[in-house]
Amino acid sequence: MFDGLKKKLNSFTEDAEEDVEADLSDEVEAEESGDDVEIETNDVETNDVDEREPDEGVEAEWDESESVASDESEQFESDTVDKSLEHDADSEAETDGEDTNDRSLRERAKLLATGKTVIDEGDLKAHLEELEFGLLASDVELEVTEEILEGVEENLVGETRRRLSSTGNLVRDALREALYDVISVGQFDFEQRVAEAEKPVVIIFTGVNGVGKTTSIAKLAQYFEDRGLSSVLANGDTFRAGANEQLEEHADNLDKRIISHEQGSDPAAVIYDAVEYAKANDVDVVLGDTAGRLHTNEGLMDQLEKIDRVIDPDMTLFVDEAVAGQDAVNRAREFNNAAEIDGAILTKADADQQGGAAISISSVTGKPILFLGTGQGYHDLERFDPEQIVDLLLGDS
Ligand SMILES: Nc1nc2c(ncn2[C@@H]2O[C@H](COP(=O)(O)OP(=O)(O)OP(=O)(O)O)[C@@H](O)[C@H]2O)c(=O)[nH]1
Ligand SMILES: [Mg+2]
Repeated sequence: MFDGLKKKLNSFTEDAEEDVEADLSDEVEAEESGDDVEIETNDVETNDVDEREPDEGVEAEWDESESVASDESEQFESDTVDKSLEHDADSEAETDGEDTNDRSLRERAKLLATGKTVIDEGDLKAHLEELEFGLLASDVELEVTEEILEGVEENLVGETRRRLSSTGNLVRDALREALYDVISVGQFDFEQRVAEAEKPVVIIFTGVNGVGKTTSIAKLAQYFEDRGLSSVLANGDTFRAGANEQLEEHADNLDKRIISHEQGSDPAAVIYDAVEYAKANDVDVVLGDTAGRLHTNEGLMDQLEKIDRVIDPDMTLFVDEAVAGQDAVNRAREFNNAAEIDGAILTKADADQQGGAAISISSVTGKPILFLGTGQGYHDLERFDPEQIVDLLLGDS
């Protein structure tokens, strides 16, 4: 699952972390070479560096560095920025003033979140470009990609609002937090919501043709059964020939009751009957299937609107397949605009290398991905847990 994306993310963290380590070892070397400079890493002032005009910054910092070079025995308090600048001063002095470095001194000083280490801004930019390319190639939505990049940069150079435990790797932590921010949008406790809702809880499933709506309903019937909740299946797909038989087969396999009407009848009436059945028989959950449709199918979208009006379901879940990538993201946006959804189920994650839909859908719709379909069996349904997903993507689990 998501192996292609995983590779790209790990290549980014490894490459970028190498540069951090390179900078760190520069520091160690400098210390070992007998510099009398005392390093104070605690009171780092990134802004001083970033907010200066380039010329002003270069001059001011150059002066400071020169003063270090001119009196080597002098002890003074310096932060990492000064240390990195000192290296510049040294290297430029060695090449007899030749401008071997086309980046400004200001650019070279980039502090990471701990305030203990430095990454060259040019290197960081190159790494972020690599990350951007990797995300876009994995079908992550453009705006979501930008949000992730901004998040990584902010987490690296600024105060990080940490919500996840540290992995001890600065770049990886910055990326984990940024990914978590976009994929955890809108999350709520599904089980708790179901537990607290008045019974029967009515859940309607929508989405385009063939993405796995009916299969997901069967999986959720199993999911609820495993948690001690009973369910009834309602076949609101009165459009497609054979839909009744397909849902009936699942109902038989799972030993569930199915409510269906003949093809062409009103889906709202089928679901209404299922709700009545559930009330009369103390069934906890009604799972209502619907026909596959595009958000542009007016007649079918009207049916959804009627279900909303007549039944007022507790939740409408949008189902799409992870393998559809960018298309799934666009459809989620369109469905959410046309008939508000409460969350999404992303099926066929087992066959998805890219992960773009899994990363993007919540951020684009503001609604959470609640489940991942991970195969064709009834138990192949996993709660979408943002923290587990970032750990999976970054190889921590
Ligand atoms: N590998 C894999 N296959 C899945 C998953 N979910 C569904 N499928 C398969 O996808 C195919 C279509 O599933 P359906 O449940 O019939 O899809 P649907 O959205 O109800 O289709 P329509 O009713 O025609 O719109 C079936 O062959 C399922 O077995 C999943 O998570 N992983
Ligand atoms: Mg179906």
